[in-house]
Amino acid sequence: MRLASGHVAVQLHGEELAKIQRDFAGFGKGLVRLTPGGWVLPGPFTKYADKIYNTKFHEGDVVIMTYPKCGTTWTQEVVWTMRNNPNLDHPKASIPIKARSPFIDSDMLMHMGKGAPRNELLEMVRDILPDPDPDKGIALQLTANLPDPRTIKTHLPLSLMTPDLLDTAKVIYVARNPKDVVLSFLHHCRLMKSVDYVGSLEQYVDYFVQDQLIYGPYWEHLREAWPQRDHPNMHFLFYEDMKANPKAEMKKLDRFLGTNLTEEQLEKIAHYTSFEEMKKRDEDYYEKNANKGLKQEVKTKEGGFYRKGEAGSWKGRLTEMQEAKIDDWTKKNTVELGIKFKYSV
Ligand code: PPS
Repeated sequence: MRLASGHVAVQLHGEELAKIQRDFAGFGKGLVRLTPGGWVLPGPFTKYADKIYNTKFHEGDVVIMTYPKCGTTWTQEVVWTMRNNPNLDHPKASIPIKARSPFIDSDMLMHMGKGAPRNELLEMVRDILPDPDPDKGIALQLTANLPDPRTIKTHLPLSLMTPDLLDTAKVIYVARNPKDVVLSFLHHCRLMKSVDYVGSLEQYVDYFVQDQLIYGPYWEHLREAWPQRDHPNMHFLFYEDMKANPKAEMKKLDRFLGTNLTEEQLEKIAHYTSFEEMKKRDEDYYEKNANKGLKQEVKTKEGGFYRKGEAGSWKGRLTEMQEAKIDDWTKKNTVELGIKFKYSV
């Protein structure tokens, strides 16, 4: 199937699909691989791909683009707060970020399992979408109906988004070192009932370095964004730098976004968006509103969505062999790319 972006999507099949579906029970509707790029995405992507690609962005939009687990949610909260809630008094600030900052490509994730789609998001945004058409994608309709200024999340790479994205909107690309990413992503896939990963860490590292995880290949994602880092509408951000000095990174964001915040406002926002504060607000919200999407046994043992929030928490968790696999793969992929990560702060 040819997509508006020019990519050709082919369904995974045979032993490759059977193996992935044994390990990821949530991918009930299969997966596709796109050429060029080798992008692996849940089967329902093809239903939404052209709608996402043809989305008309507004001049004031900010798109936060990341490979999964690179600090998307943190950056969404920082950017949304800087733009909408600089004095920390916005009446809607306590509703989850996914209702304030739409995840434009998430409809395929809600529809990738065999069962009925999850409707948690819809319950949160009834005021904006009182009568949505379920066939058109809840996240897509939320994005279209959200008042400006919009802060939009995507895990898709640049080539699957509207080609004039950077001419119209601002893009913040967040990158994180692959060793923390693989452990954070593994946890995510075990925690989310919708993904239901039942394989081992060993296998997960193999999926990662063999470019078989959804939204990958990891390095291809970076290869599309990194050369655009000096584009006036692109801001490239490293998770590790935010961790080392959040206020300094927020000052750069302040210049990029033109928000003109004071030192005091930035100080307060840095505290408000710290791991501990975001985790606390998430727990408060889900204490009142049961989070049916998480596997409780994984949450109890390994933590929830807010797991560690560190740069370097991979240390002591990967075996020498797993580290070597990631190091070799990194070496091979960074020779020409020239990007350098910090692996701890
Ligand atoms: S997702 O599901 O792909 O959108 O996940 P994403 O938000 O990109 O990444 C989740 C990881 O970011 C950590 N996190 C934070 N770290 C530091 N400070 C703050 N405020 C923060 N908020 C979220 C989150 O804990 C996940 O990382 P791990 O390593 O798993 O803890």
